[in-house]
Amino acid sequence: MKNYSIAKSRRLRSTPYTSRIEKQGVTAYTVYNHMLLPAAFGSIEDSYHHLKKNVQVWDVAAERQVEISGKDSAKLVQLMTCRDLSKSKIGRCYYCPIIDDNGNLINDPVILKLADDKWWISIADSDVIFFAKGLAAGNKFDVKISEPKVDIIAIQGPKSFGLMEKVFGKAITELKFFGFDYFDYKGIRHLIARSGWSKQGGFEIYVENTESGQDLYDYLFKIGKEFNVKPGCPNLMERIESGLLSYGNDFDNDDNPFECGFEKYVNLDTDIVFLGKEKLRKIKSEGIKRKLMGVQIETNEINLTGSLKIMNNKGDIIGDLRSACYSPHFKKVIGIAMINEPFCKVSETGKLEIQGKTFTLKVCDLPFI
Ligand code: THG
Repeated sequence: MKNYSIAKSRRLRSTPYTSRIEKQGVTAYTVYNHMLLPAAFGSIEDSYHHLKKNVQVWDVAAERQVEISGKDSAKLVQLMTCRDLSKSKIGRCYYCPIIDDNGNLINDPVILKLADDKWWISIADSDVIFFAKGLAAGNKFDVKISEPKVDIIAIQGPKSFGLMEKVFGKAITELKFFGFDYFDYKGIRHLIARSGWSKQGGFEIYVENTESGQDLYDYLFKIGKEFNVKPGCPNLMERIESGLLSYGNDFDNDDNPFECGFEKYVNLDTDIVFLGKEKLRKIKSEGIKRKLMGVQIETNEINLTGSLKIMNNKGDIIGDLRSACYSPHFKKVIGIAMINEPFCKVSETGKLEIQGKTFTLKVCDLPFI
């Protein structure tokens, strides 16, 4: 398959770390929130093995923040998500489906409560800021909505704890999963959370002071040699094996949270007010007609650039394959698919046609591991 280069422009935003990752050998980009997001540093499988054993530093500035502050900020944030935030605490992150008036998904961000009247919505790839501004205007809410200059560096992998302790001291290792606090680097304060888009453990540094962040980026490599630190990026193999979902790939605005396995983040039994609540009640009582599930495909290679229909031997369409890659753990291709009733059952079989060749597959639960 021919590969094409990406034409950069002001509209396709670079990050404060772009020149650094280009020196370090980034080999592919994707576009996320109108910004460059590195997608590979050479072999994805080599990066996968390295991430599972060592530590990587990722330029994930494309995980943009939608800042909502002001008197009605808590009301607006709650209006956008079906997760009950009434007992949320300052210094915590919350994984929250954002829902529209049809009960469908708009995004699946991490929401940080910075203060009772200040929130960051750390978004996946869709324009949440305009949705928020529309809701604020329509409801005459007293809020300020902006995209602050925040450029996240993620430190991921089992050795991230050792590396971060060496920079910030022992206190950083005591952060709880999805907790955040402020830590000093050369006299500059940085918000650091224990989070990140891998299941290998790690941290995310929400860099507000660009110069200090760039210096910190370089410093992590300088002192990280003993931890075998390397540049990296969200890893397709690791994230699919771990069942970390990707908005726009695995699900989008035609899907609802029950279909996507987000039921534990849907609170219909409290008196919180959010968009689509009645629709979600109806969907829940009627039951869903399809569900995101895993599939294991009898091949060792795939390059998915869109979705693919999954058929069965009778010729029924049983679902839609949305993401897939070779899995070093299962030694075959695995994928995430929207499977239709009545086929959403473990061990249900199907087939895929790729470039004139037919491959068989088996449906399984998510996460794979
Ligand atoms: N970190 C930050 N912002 C982000 C992402 C991130 N924005 C875009 C994207 N990633 C949003 N999507 C996700 C998906 C999964 C998780 C985080 C963001 C995640 N899930 C954990 C899990 O599934 O085990 C924990 C969820 C929970 O609290 O229960 O971490 O990565 N800043």
